[in-house]
Amino acid sequence: MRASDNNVQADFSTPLLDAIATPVDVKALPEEALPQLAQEIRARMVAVVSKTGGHLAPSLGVVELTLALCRVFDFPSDKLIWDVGHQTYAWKMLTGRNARMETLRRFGGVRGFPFPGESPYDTAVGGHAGVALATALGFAAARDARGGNENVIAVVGDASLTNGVSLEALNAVCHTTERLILVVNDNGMSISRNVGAFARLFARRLTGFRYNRIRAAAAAAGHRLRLNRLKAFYRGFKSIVKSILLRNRSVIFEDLGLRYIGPIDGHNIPALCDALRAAASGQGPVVLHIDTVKGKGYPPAEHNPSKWHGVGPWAAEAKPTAKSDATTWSEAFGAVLCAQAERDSSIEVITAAMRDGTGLTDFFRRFPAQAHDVGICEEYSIAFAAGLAAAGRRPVVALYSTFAQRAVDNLMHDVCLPNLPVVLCLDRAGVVGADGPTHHGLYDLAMLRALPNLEIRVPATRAALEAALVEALTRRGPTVIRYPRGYVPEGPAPRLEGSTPGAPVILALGHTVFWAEPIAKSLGLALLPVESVKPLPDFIRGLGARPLITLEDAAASGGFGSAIAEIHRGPLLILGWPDRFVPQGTEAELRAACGLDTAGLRMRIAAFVGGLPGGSHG
Ligand SMILES: Cc1ncc(C[n+]2csc(CCOP(=O)(O)OP(=O)(O)O)c2C)c(N)n1
Repeated sequence: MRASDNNVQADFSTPLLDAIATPVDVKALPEEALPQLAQEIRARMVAVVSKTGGHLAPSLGVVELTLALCRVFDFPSDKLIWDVGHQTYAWKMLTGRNARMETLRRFGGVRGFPFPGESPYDTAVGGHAGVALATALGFAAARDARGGNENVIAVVGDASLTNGVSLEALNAVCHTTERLILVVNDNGMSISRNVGAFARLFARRLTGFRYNRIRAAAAAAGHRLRLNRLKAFYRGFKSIVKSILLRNRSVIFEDLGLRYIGPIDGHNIPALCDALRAAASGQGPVVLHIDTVKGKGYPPAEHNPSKWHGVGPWAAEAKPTAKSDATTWSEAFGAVLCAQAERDSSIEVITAAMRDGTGLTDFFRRFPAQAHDVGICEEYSIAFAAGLAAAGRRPVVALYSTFAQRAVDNLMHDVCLPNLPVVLCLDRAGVVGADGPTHHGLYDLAMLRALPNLEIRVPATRAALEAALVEALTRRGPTVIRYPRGYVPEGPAPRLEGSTPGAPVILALGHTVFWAEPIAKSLGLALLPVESVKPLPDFIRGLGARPLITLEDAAASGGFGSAIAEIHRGPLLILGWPDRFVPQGTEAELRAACGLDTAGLRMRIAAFVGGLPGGSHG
C-alpha cells in the first residue's frame, strides 16, 4: 500500500487475503508470504474504514499479532478474547467476514466489535474495556473443570490493563488456572496517551530491549555453566538485572503468578510466533508483553494515533457531510466548564480516558492543575470525585453514559449516600449510531432514577445545558446532567399550546422536544419540554388526568415515562427505545427501525389519541 497521505489507493489488489476463508488458510501460507498478507490487510482496512469510519489505528497496530495468533493456535477450538474488541478488523477479515467488510458498522452489517452471534470465532462480546482477562479466566476455569485442552488467550491493551476489572482479574489468575495466555498489546496509547503508574512502567521499552539483549547474552553464558552454584548465581544475577533494567515490570507479573515473556516486537511475525509457542508450551499462566505502534503502516494514523483511534469516513464516495460550524454538546459542555473555572478555582474536572470525546481538550490545556485523566477507570473516577467533594472541592466528572454504567455503585454508595456535591455529566446519552449496542447510552435513567439525593437534568438546548451546569455547581448534593451525541440546538426549546384545551399533551424529555415538534404541530397537540427527571417539574402534576404522551432518548422501561407513570392517573403513552438491544446504524435508521422517527411517532401518537374516549385529539 502506498499511503503517504490521507488518500486511499483505490486500485490495490489483495490476492492472498481474498484466498483466506478461515485461519487454517493463514497457517497454510509459507512464512515468506506473511508480510505481503499483512500489507494487503492494511490496504483493505484503510479502504474499508475510509468509507465506513471506524477504529482504524488500533486495528492497524495488531495486524501481525493477529496473523501470528492464527498461525500458532487452532481457532475456534482455542479461545481468543479481545479486550474492547475495537482492534479486530484483521481478525474479522481472516475469519470469514472479509467479503462483508464494506458493511462494517452499518445497519445490519458487520459489527465494529466482536460479537459471538456474528461468528463462531468471536468468543465474547467486545465494546467496554477491561473485561477480556476476567472472561478468559472464566473460559479457562470451565476448560479445567471439564478436563479440556484448548488454549485460552486474552489480548489486552496497555490502557485497558489498568482498568479495575483487569486488575481484579490479574489478582485472580494464580488461583484460578494453570493455563492462560495474556497478551499485553503495549502501544503506549489509550485514545490519548496512556496515563498512570502502569503507563510509566511500560514506557521503559528501551530499557526493555536493552534488558532482552543482556538477558540473551547472559543466558548463553548461563548455558555454558556447569556448576550448580554458578547456575544459582546466574539466576540471582538475572533477577537483579531484570528488576533494575525492567524496573520490576516482569517482577510484578511474576509476583502475581504469571510467567513474563517480553517485550517482543509486535510487528515481527516470526518473533511473535515463537513467543506465542513458548507461552503455550511452558508451565503456568503467562503474560506476553508485545510492543506495537498504534496506526502502524498508515502514515497519518502513525503520526496522530489519537485522531485516528476512531474516525469518520473520509473517502470521496462516502460523501462525508461537510464539517459543520455547529457546536457539539461536548464542546458546549467544555466551554461552559472553562467559563466556570475562570471564576471558581475549586472546580476539579475528571475524565476516564475520554478527554477529547467529552469536550475537555481545552479545559486540560487551560486548567491543567484542576484536570484529571484517571485512565479507563470509571468506578475510580466517581469515588475519587467523592473524596474531592468531601474535602471541599467541586468535582465535575464527564463520562460517556454507557461507560458510567460501571460506576453506578460508586455513585450510590460514595456520592449519593453522603449527599456530596459531585456533578456527573453523561455524554453520548441516547443512541450513538455506528458503535452499536455496547455504546448506546440508553440505560442511565433507569439505573439512576432510584438513587436518593440525586437530581437528574436533561437539557434540551445549549442555554439549558449551561444553566444546568451552573446550577449543579451551586447545589449541595449530587447532580447528573445527561445529553446526547451530536450538535446542540442553539435556539429555545419549542413549546406548543395545542389546538384544544384539555387535549393530550406531549411531554418531551431533553432534545426529543425537537423530535416531537413536527408531530405536535401536525396533530394539533400541546408540547411541553421537560428538562429534569428528578425531581419532575411541578407543572406535570398540574396537568391532572389529561392524557399524556412521554418521549425520551432512553430505554422506555424505567426511565422518564416510568417516572410519569408513577404519579399520573390519566391515560399515558410512553415512547422511548424498546426493551431489546438496539443495533448499530445511523440515528435515522435506528429511529425508523424502532418507531421513533417522525413517521413512526406520528403513527403511534395518532393511534393513542384516536383510542382515547371520544376518539379524537382535537
Ligand atoms: C469501560 C470503557 N471506558 C472507556 C472506553 C473507551 N475506549 C475505547 S478504546 C479506549 C482506549 C484503549 O486503549 P488500549 O486498551 O491501550 O488499546 P489500544 O486502543 O491502544 O489498542 C478507550 C478509553 C471503553 N471502550 N470502555
